[in-house]
Formats: sequence, structure tokens, C-alpha cells
Amino acid sequence: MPKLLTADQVSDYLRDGFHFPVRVFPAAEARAYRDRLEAQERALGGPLTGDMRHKVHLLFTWANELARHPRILDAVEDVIGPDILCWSTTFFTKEANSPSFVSWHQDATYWGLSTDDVITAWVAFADAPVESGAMKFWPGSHLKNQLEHRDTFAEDDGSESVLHEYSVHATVDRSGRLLQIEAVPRVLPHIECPAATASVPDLVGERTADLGMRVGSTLGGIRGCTHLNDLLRSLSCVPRLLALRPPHLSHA
Ligand SMILES: O=C(O)CCC(=O)C(=O)O
Repeated sequence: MPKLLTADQVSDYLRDGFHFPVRVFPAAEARAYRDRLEAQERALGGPLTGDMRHKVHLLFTWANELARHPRILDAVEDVIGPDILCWSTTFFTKEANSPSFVSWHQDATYWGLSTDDVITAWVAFADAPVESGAMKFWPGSHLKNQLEHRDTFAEDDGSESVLHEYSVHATVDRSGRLLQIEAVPRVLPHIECPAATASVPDLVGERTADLGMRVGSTLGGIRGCTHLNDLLRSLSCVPRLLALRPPHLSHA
């Protein structure tokens, strides 16, 4: 028996990958939360930016209260059951006349999660008409599993930055075994991302040909990052690339 949604709303969600609107509190309560956000912005001298936009329930007591709001949790529970972990809370504040936008993405892929066993409760602090840049959905795209993303972020001036960028430097012996390997954090969205590079030297001694399997078992879970792991797995092509070297380079 659903707690807040109807059975039809739950099946709409499962079919489309989203469902709205769900009334979780009256407009006056949404306004009260917005007042607290705006008071915070005044104290900071401008909109929340950078890391302050993410995991806000760890920064502000009122955001923590919102993340634990019984009616929001009831709607979430109706879809994924009572075992709920809050992965993050984020503000997407749409300032008037800002040309910036959030590009198409699947949340699980964007967050670097390995499965799509995740749900987002999008809570409006104000009306969300089309003119204000309301969110668009691609119905059914959640059934296509995790799709490839161009990980970029557009600045207000229209310039685009790459997200989730690491570089990897490695030395291999003639048999393709890793003698040394280092990952360097470059452009990354979350403060935790660079920590994933610390475990990469644990791959020393592995054969690059085996990395397709060994990366997951060595750098799984919180020891790694799915974006970095994908890059490391691509090193399994090294033996095939070496075999393609022209003969005059083969003995170098
Ligand atoms: O509010 C938006 O336009 C985007 C929100 C979003 O990307 C999300 O909730 O994951």
C-alpha cells in the first residue's frame, strides 16, 4: 500500500522515469524554505556557488530538515522502499536572465554511480513555468540503462568546461606489465573525486591486458571513481596498440 503516491502514480514513474506534480507541502512552506535560502545568500553576498551548492543538507540545518521531510520521504519510499540513503542534495537556482543551463544527463551516470538504483526528489521553491527554464525529461530514457555523457559545464558566458577529467601516466615493461602508474586529478566536480587517484598505484604489477577485469576488483566501491576506472580500463588496449607499432619502433 503506497504511503503518499497512488498506485497509478508509481506505475507512471516506473514507465516514464519521472512523475510530477506531487504536493509535499503548501506554497507557504516552500516560500519559507526559499526565505531561508535567500537569507543565506544575502549573508554570503550572492547565490550559492561551487561546492556550497552540493550536499547542502550537511551545511544548513533547514536543508537537512527538508531532506528528512516525512512527505518527501514517503513519496520516495513508495518507489524504492523504506531503505533510503541520502546521496546528495543540490541547488539548481535559476537566476533571472542567466544563459547557463543544465545539459541532458542521467543522474546516476553524472554522479559516477555504477547502477541506476537511485531516485531524485526535485523540490520547487518557486513556480516552475517554461519561461523560468523548467526541467525537461526524456520519458523512458531510464530504461536504456546508462548512456554515454559529454561531461561538460556551461558558464554564464557560454564557455564550456570539461568535467571528470583525469590524466594517467604509466610505464610498462616489454610484456605489458605495469611498472609504475599514477593518476592526476584535473577537472572534477566534487571535492571527493581527487581522492580516487590515491589507490591507482595498487595496480602496479598487473598486466595491462588484464585491466578490463582487474580495475573493478582492485578499485571498486569507494576506492575508485567510475570515470577514472573507465579510463584505466582503456589501458587494456595497450598490448594491441604495441603490436601495431611499425617494425622500426618495435625494438625501441
Ligand atoms: O533543475 C534543473 O534544471 C536540473 C535539475 C537536475 O539536473 C537534477 O535534478 O538532476
